[in-house]
Amino acid sequence: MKKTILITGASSGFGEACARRFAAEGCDLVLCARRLQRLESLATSLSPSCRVHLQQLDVTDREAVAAFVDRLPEGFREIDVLVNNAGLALGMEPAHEADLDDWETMVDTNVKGLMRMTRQILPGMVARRRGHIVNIGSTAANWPYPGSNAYGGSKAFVKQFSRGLRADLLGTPVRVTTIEPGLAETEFSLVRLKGDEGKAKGVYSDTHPLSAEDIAETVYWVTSLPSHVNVNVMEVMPVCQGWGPMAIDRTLGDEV
Ligand code: NDP
Ligand code: 8X3
Repeated sequence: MKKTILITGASSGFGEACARRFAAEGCDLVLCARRLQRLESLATSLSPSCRVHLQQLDVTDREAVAAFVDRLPEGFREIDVLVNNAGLALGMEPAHEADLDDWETMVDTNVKGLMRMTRQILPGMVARRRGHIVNIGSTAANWPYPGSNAYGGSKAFVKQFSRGLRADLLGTPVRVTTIEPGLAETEFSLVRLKGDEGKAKGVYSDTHPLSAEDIAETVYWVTSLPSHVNVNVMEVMPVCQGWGPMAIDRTLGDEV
């Protein structure tokens, strides 16, 4: 059966690569992001046999998310796979210096945007007794690092929310998966570092990071497994990335 795939944040990075991966399987696509032009040029490069519906959408806008789902055109209403990918990190400052607006934007996008999309799409999946929600989390949910503060917290929400969905959906055939990528070269660092191209490139210099296509392959793979198999969480890192020792401060001395 031809599946209909809804991907948020399809204008770059993982979302765009997921669109290409599912298009290669002949799926119908619903693609959204704030940058409509990017979606339009992506759509022109996809196979003509693939039906695509594009929609400019800011997932931080609750009413817009509801209206978008309510007004999906005939033929695109029965979503089989929702890839909740839209998200971002902003800033690397320590918590006591971070910009509260950045924190709120991350929560509005990574947490509330994902909740809103899920709440709109899930009832149809339950009613049709088929569907799969794939949420893009992060290694930052599991392994804190300096500056991960609100971003890591938002991605920890993604994992626990996804597990909660699984608990609620027991007794239905609807599947839920969290994919947790590590270092992956997309526009992620450019956004996080607020357009500083040099610094963003530096994040990946002398590494062999994950590509957007690597993650798209994992997203496709979890959705293509037999329908009785649910991958709950999948953490994916490049081979060049690992863990360090626990940090120990040696400057505080008698102060503590
Ligand atoms: P990109 O910056 O390349 O892509 C982010 C996508 O999210 C863009 O398409 C952007 O579209 C969209 N987006 C951001 N804010 C909104 C919004 N308010 N409404 C709708 N769409 C939005 O980065 P990635 O592809 O790397 O990021 C995708 C996801 O993967 C994010 O959730 C990120 O946190 C996560 N991730 C990334 C990792 C990495 O190292 N790259 C590792 C682990 C997780 P537009 O600006 O057009 O709206
Ligand atoms: C992106 C991975 O390590 O930059 O979620 O937080 S990391």
